[in-house]
Amino acid sequence: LKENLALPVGTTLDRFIMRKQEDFPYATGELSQLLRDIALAAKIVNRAINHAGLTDIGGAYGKQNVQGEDQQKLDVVANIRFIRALRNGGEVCAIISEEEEDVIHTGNNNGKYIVAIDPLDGSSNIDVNVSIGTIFSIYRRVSELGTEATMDDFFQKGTEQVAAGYVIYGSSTMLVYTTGNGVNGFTYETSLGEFFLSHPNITTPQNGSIYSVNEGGFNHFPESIKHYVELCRVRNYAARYIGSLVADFHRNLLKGGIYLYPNTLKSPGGKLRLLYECNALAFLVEQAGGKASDGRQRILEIQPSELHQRCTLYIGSKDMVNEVENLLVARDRPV
Ligand code: P6P
Repeated sequence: LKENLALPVGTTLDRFIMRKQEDFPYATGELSQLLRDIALAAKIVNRAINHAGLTDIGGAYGKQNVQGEDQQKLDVVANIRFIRALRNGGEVCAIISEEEEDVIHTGNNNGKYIVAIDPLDGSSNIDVNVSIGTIFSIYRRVSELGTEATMDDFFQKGTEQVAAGYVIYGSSTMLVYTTGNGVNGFTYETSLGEFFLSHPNITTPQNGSIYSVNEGGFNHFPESIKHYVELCRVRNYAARYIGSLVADFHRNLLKGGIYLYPNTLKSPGGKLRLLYECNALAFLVEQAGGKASDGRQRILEIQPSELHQRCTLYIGSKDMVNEVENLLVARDRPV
């Protein structure tokens, strides 16, 4: 790979993608185009979110998604927008989405890529103006070009991701992504309709003093997680839990910290989804020098077997995740 030239802050996303494409000698531009397609959809969703309070697009849609969760209208809008952008872009042969029970075949059977996406995570926070996000993973298809995607395309381990990222619709809107060469963050300038490089080469602190967990479930956490939470309290760590995964993850990525979603009474196998939430954030955090585990193994090593399968998630600063893993292994030795 060419010297990983540091591009100046303020570089546009387009120019950055083009320059990084030059780093991949055999890149033929499809992945670059796919990243642009995602950025376009993010701009459109951002506009819808910003106007949600003013147009009748906020609030519940009146239906439930495959998760049995009340779909918020913006969930539906975001799902439609991302699927349309990926279909029209032509690079993607199939998509799985949190909002859709089955695989969406785009008709682009010559598309080299598949995408797993949570179009709008944390959408229950929309009506109360809390930051929400889009999370995506991109894989090269393993099935034959020219044919319809198969489940093998979607049951690849997280280690096989070629790119992953998230959009956080917060006090500012940012796109943060990796193609396996580090993590870069771009801030959206609405007046220009452009993403600009604002956080080049993001690395997460090796250790931290922020812990993010829904302590409402404390009484039903595994003993070792109770113990870890008590350690955080004794150490006077800061408890920060927004209840919006992308927002909690993004803060911990930049400042250092750990996000925990253990087995709980309501979600005995964990709540978060492997294919379109955990794998993407695990790829990003590892690229930034952090760690992501289900308590026993790397998230990226989990062999998927269902599209919407859940997993427990301990993600963030490496030393903090290591401590949780050591406690889990020592005190809750897997049966
Ligand atoms: P709980 C939002 O529904 C979400 O999927 C994540 O964004 C968030 O981190 C988590 O669930 C919150 O779950 O059980 O703490 O409300």
